[in-house]
Amino acid sequence: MAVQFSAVQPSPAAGRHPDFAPQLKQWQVRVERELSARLPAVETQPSRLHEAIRYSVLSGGKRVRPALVYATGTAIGLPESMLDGAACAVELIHAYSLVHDDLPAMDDDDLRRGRPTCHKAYDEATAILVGDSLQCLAFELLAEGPGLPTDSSVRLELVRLLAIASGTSGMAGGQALDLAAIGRKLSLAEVEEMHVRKTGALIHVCVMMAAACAPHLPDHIARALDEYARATGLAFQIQDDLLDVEGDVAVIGKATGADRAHDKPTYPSVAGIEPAHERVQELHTRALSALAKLDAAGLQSAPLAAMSDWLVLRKY
Ligand code: GRG
Repeated sequence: MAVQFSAVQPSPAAGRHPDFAPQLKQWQVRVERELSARLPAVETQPSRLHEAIRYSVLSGGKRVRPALVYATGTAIGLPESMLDGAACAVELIHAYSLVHDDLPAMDDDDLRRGRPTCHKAYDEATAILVGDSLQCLAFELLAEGPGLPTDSSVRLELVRLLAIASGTSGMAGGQALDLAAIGRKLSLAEVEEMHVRKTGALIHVCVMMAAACAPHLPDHIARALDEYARATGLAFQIQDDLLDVEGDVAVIGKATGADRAHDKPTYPSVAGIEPAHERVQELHTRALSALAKLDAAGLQSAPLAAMSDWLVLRKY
């Protein structure tokens, strides 16, 4: 089947935020360039591993997480040049999670972003090493890469935040809950807990890493960003569950119906499709309400409002 998929697609939020589509595109292009500069060159050894790393990262994802880093930084007045390192680090963790998630031992997928998954294009051992290497590179970039505040206490905080979001209390733990849930019945609270960890934690940390790059940010603004990020992270995964039921494979670049095929409990399968849409809307409203505190402090909430609109209205 011919899959049409590209890194930069028009944002469905464009109607409410006419300036957002070009802004999003600029962030997507920017992070593509910054990622490419930080990945090992194919010409250096081990060349096949480096090729597989570049294949897996530079493969046309939406770059939601880097865009959230830039959107948060813009909202609180930071230049993009101080956010590039965090934007790249979180995208590398995301890319590693996709490569490992696609392996036969986990979701066993053949297609990712409209192309063969890493283990299909290369082999399983290479895909494992790609994930391992990307994870290490993410933390290396936070420790000593360019495009971040130079203050070592800020860098340590970024490492701490990303490690917690990626580990057993975040993404990896959520993945364990997800794998353990196959074929089982979960309560809605259990599904939400799984989603908050597996996907929400990495979305949340994008916002909190940008906030950590501004160490003098007032506490009440950091709390508002935290609330925005939690609501957005959960809404993003429930929307992803909905796209797996209602989405168009040619638009999303991977097979739909995978959750059902894997007998995985999801928000729509446990609560129903309409309640899942309602929960996404409720979380979206909560995220937007949290942003009122930024406006009251004279900060710019518009980029984060547009991001939230995009993530809940997206069709891919
Ligand atoms: C921690 C070892 C380990 C494994 C992976 C979270 C996870 C654990 C794997 C990701 C699998 C998955 C499909 C999770 C749902 C989160 C999600 C919506 C992923 C896709 O993110 P997008 O839509 O993808 O941002 P693109 O391709 O646009 O980057």
